[in-house]
Amino acid sequence: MTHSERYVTLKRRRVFFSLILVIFGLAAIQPIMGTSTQSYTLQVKAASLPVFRTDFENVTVLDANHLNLGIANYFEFGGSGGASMWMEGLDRTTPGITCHSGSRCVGMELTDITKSRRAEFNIHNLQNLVGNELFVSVWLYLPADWRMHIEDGWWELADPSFAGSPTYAPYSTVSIDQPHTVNPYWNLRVAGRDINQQPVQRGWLSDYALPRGQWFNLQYYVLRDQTNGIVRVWIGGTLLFNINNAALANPNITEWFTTPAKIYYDLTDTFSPYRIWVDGLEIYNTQPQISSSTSSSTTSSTTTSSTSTSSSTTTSSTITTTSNSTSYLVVKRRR
Ligand SMILES: [Ca+2]
Repeated sequence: MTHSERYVTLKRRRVFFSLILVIFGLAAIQPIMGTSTQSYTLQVKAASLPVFRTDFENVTVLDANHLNLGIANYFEFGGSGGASMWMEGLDRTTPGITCHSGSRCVGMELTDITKSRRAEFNIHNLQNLVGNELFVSVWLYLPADWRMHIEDGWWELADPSFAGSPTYAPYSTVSIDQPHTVNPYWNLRVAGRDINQQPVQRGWLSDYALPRGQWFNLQYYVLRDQTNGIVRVWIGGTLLFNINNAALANPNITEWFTTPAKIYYDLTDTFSPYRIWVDGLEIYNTQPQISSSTSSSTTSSTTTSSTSTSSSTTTSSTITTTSNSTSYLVVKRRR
């Protein structure tokens, strides 16, 4: 066989084996194509893609109460004047503030509590966006000198779930209180009101060193149900609250909303301005995989009772969550 004949034979063999590979490849793909709808749905669920995501880089202010996010949003100030929101890096450049991503983030402030009661960033119509399951990941920034200015002052940082029309109950909140304004330790709570407007404390965590002067990642999961609702809260990837059997849905109110960032505090605290910045917002219709944290932190057991709470110290923790199973928290407790 000449050199050119060997070359032609080799070429024919390559074409033949290539054809075999294509045929087997198509045969392997066929079953997936045959159940394409189901496979696609499962893949999306497993990958836990957000239904909405923004780093605010192309976001502008539409009016005093709205951003052009592309989803229903409303900034509530609970009054007129004395509170506002803006696009940091576009409308305002605050000394010392660097957005978590890119050059833009949302700034919120309350400058006169006698005019506005609060400043809150609400995402509305969740029944259309996510159904009854919600996971939010957001980056928040509180100034390094942020603190309460009255003893036992309280502050509402975010609201995982809120009924969307009167009576606006039930709802759940992530709130902070500071027993002593000179000490940089806070109590962190998941609280709110039940369907009858009665205050409910669902979880409590003492002596929590709230991150200040740095961006921190707040994440929360809500399963909205009349009796078997769930609220989970993570900060910096550490699961702090895992509350089950919570009454979180009003059978007479379909609409609901969430508040990823909020300024709302004790009326007797007249200090101003209070400010918070927001970046990197992601919204999911299921709970995605959460990267775990092994840092020491204080945590609490959680309860749906308004009177029974307990706390303990976490020496290490490992969080394993999947989108299709109940999450669990492995925690060593030292009482
Ligand atoms: Ca940004």
